[in-house]
Amino acid sequence: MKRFVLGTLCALLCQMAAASVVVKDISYHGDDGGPVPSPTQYRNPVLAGFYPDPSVIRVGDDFYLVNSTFGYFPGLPVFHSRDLVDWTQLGNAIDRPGQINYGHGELTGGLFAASISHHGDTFYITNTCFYCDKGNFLITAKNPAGPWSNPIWLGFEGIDPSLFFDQDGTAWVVNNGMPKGEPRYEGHRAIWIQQFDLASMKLVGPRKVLVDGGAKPATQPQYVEGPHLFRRGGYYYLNTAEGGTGEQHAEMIYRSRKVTGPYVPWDGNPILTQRDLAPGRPHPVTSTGHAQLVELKDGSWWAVFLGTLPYRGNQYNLGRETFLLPVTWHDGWPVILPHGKSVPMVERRPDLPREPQALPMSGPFHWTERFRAPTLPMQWMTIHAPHQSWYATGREGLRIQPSAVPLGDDTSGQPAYVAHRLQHHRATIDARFDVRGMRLGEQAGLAMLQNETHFYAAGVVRHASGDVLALFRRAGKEDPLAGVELSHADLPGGVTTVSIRLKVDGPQLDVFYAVNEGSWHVLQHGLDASLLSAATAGGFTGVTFGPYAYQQPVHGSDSQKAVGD
Ligand code: 6LW
Repeated sequence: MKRFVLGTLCALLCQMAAASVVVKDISYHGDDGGPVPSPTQYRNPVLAGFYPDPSVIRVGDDFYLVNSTFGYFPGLPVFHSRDLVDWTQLGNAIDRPGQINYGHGELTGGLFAASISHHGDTFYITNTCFYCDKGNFLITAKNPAGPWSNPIWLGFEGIDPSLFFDQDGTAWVVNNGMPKGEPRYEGHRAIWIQQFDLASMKLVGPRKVLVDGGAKPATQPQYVEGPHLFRRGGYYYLNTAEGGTGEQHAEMIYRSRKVTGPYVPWDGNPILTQRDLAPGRPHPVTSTGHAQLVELKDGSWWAVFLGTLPYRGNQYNLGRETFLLPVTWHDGWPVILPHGKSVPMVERRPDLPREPQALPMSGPFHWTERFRAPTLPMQWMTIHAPHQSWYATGREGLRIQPSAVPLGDDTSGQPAYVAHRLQHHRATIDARFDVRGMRLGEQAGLAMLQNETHFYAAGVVRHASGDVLALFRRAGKEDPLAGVELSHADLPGGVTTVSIRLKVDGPQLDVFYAVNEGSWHVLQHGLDASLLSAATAGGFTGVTFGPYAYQQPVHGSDSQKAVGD
C-alpha cells in the first residue's frame, strides 16, 4: 500500500518535474486615474473587475458579500467587511472539485447570481448552476470562510434564488422563472415565491407568482430577475432587476403587507438605472442593476449592485463590477440613485469604523505574486474544476504541467490556465517563466482571456529548431481552438528564463518579452483589445489573465524527437 502511494506520488511529481514550466512571479500594476476620494469618501466600484451580481448581508457588526463566477473554479468568492467599502476575501463557497459538476460547458455557463443569507448560527447561499448539474441549489456553512456544504438541489426551474428569513423564523425563496402559461413576449419572466422548510431543507407549500413581467407589464419588461426580499416598518419589500444585464438594466421596488403579496410596484420606479443618461457624460457607469439593500445598525440603508465601466461607447473588458451607494427613503420607498443622476465615482463613506483591507480591490494598486504558499491564493482560478493536479505552488514558484487541451476548447477537458481578474482598463502584467523543463511541442506563457472564443496568448514554443516567442489570438469560433499565430520572434539558444509583458490600455494591447532577465523587446504593438470586450465577445464574465501551458499536437520531425526525449 505504502509503495503504491509513493509510486503514485512519484508518478505525479516525477511527471511534473519532467515536463512543466515554472512561473517564478507575476507582477500587476493597474491605474485608471479618475477622481481621488478624500479621507471621508470611498471610490466606486468597491470591487473592481469581474465581480458581478453582488449579494450582501449584515450579521451584527460584520458584512458578508458574494459574487457570481460562472465557469471559473473556485466559485462564489465570499468577502467580509466592517465598513461596506473595504472588502477582504475570506474564501470561496465552491472550493472542492467534487462539490459542483461544472461539466464541459461554456465559460459563461456555471455559477450564476448567488445570494447569501444568515439565520441562527448558519450561513446560507442559494445559487443556480446554469447548463450544469441540476439547476438551483443551497449550500450552508457555520463559518462564512468555509467549509461550505455540498449542494442541496432545490428542484425548481429558473435562476437567481434568494432566501429570506422572516422575523418569525419562516423562510421563503424568491426566484426568477418562466411566467404562468405561455410567455407573452421574448424575455417575459416572472418572480416566484415558495416557503422553505429548514427542518427538511425542502420547498413546501404552493408556488406563487409575485411579479409577472415587471413593474409596468404593458411595456413588456425584459428579464425580471435578481429578486430579494427584506422588511422595513410594516412592509415586506421586494426588489428586482429588469431590462437584462446590459445597458437597459434597471432596479425596481415593490412592497406588500404580506410576504406572499400582493406586491405593488412604486410609481417612482426605477430606483436605479443609467439607461436614459447621455452617452458622452464624464466617467460613465452603465448596466447598473441587480442590487441588494442592507440596513446598518444605525437604521441607515445602503445598496450594492453591479455596473460596468465602458470605454468608446459601451465597450468594457473588465466585466460587471460591484458598486456601493447609500439608499434614501421617500414616502416609505427606497431610492438608490435619483432619476437622471450618474453613479458617482466617489461618495461619502458609511458612518462605520474604517476596516483595514488585506488586498486593495479598487483604485490604483500593484502587487507581485510569487506562488510560494502551499496552495494557490484564493483569488486565482481555473476554467472549471481540476480533477487531477496539474499545477503546484512552492519555493520555486508555480509549476504547471501543460494540457493537451487548448485555451479555446470548452468541451474535451481542461486547459492549463491559472486566471486572475483584470481589475483596470490600464494595466501592465509581467510574468517570469523558467522554461528549462519544457519539452518539444510545448507552449507556455501569459494569456488574456474574455472567454474560450476571445483571447490573446503570448508564449514560448519549444520547436526542434529552437525556441520562439509566439503570439496567438482567437477572435471568434471560426479561429482554431489555440488561436491564430499573429507573430513570433526567435529566442536565442540556451534560454532559461523568459519574461512576458502584456500592457493593456482600454482598446489597445501591447506585448513585450525579455530573455534571461534582459531588456524588453516589443513583440507586437497596438493589438485590438476591444475584441475582449463583452460587446464583441458576449457572455457574462470579465477578462482574466494568467499563465497557461499547452502541449501542442506534435508533427513530423518534432514528434520523433519528442518520443526519444
Ligand atoms: C444573473 C442575472 C443577471 O443570474 O445576469 O445581472 C445573470 N443579472 O440576474 C448572470 O449574471
